Amino acid sequence: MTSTEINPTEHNPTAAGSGRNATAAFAAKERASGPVDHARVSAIATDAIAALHEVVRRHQVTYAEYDALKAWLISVGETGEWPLFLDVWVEHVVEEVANADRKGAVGTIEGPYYIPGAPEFASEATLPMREDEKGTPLLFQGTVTDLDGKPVDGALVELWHADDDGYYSQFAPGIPEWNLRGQIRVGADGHFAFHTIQPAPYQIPTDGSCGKLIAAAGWHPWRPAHLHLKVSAPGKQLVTTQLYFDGGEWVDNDVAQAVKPELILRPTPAASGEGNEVTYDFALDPA
Ligand code: MBD
Ligand code: FE
Repeated sequence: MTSTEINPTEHNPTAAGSGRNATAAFAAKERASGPVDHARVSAIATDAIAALHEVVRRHQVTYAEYDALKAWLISVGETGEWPLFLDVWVEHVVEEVANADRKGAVGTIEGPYYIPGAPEFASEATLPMREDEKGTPLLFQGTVTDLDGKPVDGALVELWHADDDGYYSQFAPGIPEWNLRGQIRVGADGHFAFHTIQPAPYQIPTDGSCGKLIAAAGWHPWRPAHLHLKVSAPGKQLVTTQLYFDGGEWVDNDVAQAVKPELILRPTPAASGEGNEVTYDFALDPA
């Protein structure tokens, strides 16, 4: 290891480390597959390539810039950062198209750090966390209903989020496997309650390919602090979403453009006297 390389610890995970894990998580994901629709592949690929041609002409892209692009694209794969790149700069439009007709709970992007199969609890849970987990305690609760407001018995609420340093378990070294990840199977009243801590804003790793692009363009690498959720039930549309904190840093300037006004939490001091609490309900569209 040279002196310029980062020693991966809990406090400075590497882009390549989290990228490798995100690429592996994506490879393991159950993905819809079907027969190839050749007409659609041709139409989309033709337009995507033509869009690139248009950019080259509009900006009179040089050979030096073309070679820089080639080198950068190669490096994105080498550092495993395709999931990060795509989810930060592309996914929000795919989500917008996919959920345009939804009437219930508002969705947003999933991002690269979801892992299925987190520890499951009934109704009320304390998320798995370290004995000395840093951060302001948060009681996050709500009810899952259908579009008529009727509780959905047996709905599943999955919650995952970063810690007080902005790091996700399984994507940064030194954090227990299921830290700050869990799921609640609600009962007949549709109610869930998670005891957790408030996450910190997330910074795109500065030592990888995405960080290189951000630095070269003079952008910022931040996402506002957020909770990730998937809420699902038989016969209902699964909603994948995120919730943000009113007044939090970067809420108005998310690098991933995934904030929506319906997704802002306004926590208040908890009745228990410990930290904050907030209620957020999910209405599920029929499948
Ligand atoms: C994240 O935590 C995230 O939620 C997204 C969408 C992209 C990168 C990191
Ligand atoms: Fe995230």
